[in-house]
Amino acid sequence: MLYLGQENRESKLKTDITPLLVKAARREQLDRPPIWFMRQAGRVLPEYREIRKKFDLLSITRNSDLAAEVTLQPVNKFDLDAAIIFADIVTPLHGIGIELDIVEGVGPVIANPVNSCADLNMLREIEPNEDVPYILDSLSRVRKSLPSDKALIGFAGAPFTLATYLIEGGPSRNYSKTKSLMYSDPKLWHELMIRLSRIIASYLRSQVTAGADIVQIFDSWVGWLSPSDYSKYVQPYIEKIIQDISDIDTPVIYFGTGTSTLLRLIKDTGVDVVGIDWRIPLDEAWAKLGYDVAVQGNLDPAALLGPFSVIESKTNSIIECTNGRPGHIFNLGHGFIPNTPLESIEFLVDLLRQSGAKSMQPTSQR
Ligand code: 1CP
Repeated sequence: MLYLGQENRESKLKTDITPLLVKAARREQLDRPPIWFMRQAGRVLPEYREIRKKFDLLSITRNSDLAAEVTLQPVNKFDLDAAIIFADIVTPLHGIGIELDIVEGVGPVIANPVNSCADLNMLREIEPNEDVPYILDSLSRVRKSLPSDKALIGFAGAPFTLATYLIEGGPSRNYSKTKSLMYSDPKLWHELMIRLSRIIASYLRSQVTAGADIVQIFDSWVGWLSPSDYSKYVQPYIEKIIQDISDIDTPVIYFGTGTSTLLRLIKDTGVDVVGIDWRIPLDEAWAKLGYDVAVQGNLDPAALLGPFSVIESKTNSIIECTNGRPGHIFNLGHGFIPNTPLESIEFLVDLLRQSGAKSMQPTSQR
C-alpha cells in the first residue's frame, strides 16, 4: 500500500520547523515546557463518546478518517503541543492476527494466552504496511493537518507490559502468571521478549516513516518488578529496541508507573526521555537520573478531580522542581481518569501557558 509518510518527512525537513516537544526531548532551552496528556484521545471528551456510541475501539482504529479525527480532537480543544495517534498497545498484536478483544470497562482480553513455546508461533514478525496499514494512514493524515510546531507521537506497548496481557489473558492485579513464567521458564521468557521487541521496533520505525515525530514506549506495569528483576528480565530488551531504531534519529520517551527504584536502570537503556509517575517528586527523580536525560511528568491525574487551588499548587510545585532546566515535558503521572472535568483540563493548560516564561527562569533569578 502506498501512503504519504515519506513525503511528510521530506516536507518537514524542507520547512525545518521542529516541534516544541522534540526540542524539549533534545533538551533545548525553551520558553515553556511542551504540554500533552497521556490518554488525551478518548476517555474524557464528549466528542469522542459520541463517536464511540456508533463504533467500537477497534473499528475506530481501523478507520483512518475516524482515528485521525479522534487524535486531533484534544489537540484542537485544548491547544496542546502534541497529538498521540489513536490506537491501543495491543493494536500491532491484533494486526499480526492474535485473537483479542478490547472489552468495555475491562481492557484487552486475549483469546489464547501464552503458556508454552508452541504458543509463540502466533507472535510472527510484523509487516506494518500489510498488517496495520490503517495506523500508518492515520499517522500520515494527522501529520498533514497538524501545524508543524506541534508533534505527532507514535507509540507502542513495551515487551513486559504486552507480555502481561499475553500471559495473563487480560488485565491483572499482581502479574503472578507473568512472574511465574519469567522465573520458571527463562528460555520461553527470553524468546517471548525477543519476538515482542522485534515487533515493537518494526512497528515504531514504520510509524516514524509515516509521519510520527517522536515515539513513546508504554511500560505501564513494569513498576511491579524489583530492580534486579528489571535489569535481568526487561532492560536488555528495551535497550535492544532503542538500538534497533537508533538510525532513524527520532527521540524515544519511555514511561512506566511505580518506577522510582528503576530510574537509573531505565536511563541506562539509552532512552531520550524518562516518564515519571506522580509518586515521586520530579526534582528527586531528575536528580536520581542525572540531568543529561529529559523527563516527562508528573501531575497526579487525580489532582484534576480536586479544586482549582489544588491543581494550581501541585502544578506550580512541578514547575519549580525543574528549576528552569532544559528537557522537561509537562504531562500527567499516568493517563486521564475517566470523567475528569473539562474545565479542570482547560484551567491547567491556561496555567501552564501563563506561567511558562516565568517558570523557565532558575529560582535564583526570580
Ligand atoms: O490518548 C489516548 O487515549 C490514545 C489511545 C490509547 C492509548 C495511548 C488507547 C485507546 N490505549 C492506549 C494505551 C494503553 N492501552 C495502555 C498504556 C497507557 C496506560 O497505562 O494507560 C495500556 C496499559 C492499554 C491497555 C488498555 N486498553 C486498558 C488498560 C487495562 C488494564 O490493564 O487495566 C484499557 C481499559 C484499554 C482500552 C482502551 N484503549 C484505548 C481506549 C480509548 C480504551 C477505552 C475503551 C473504549 O473507549 O472503549
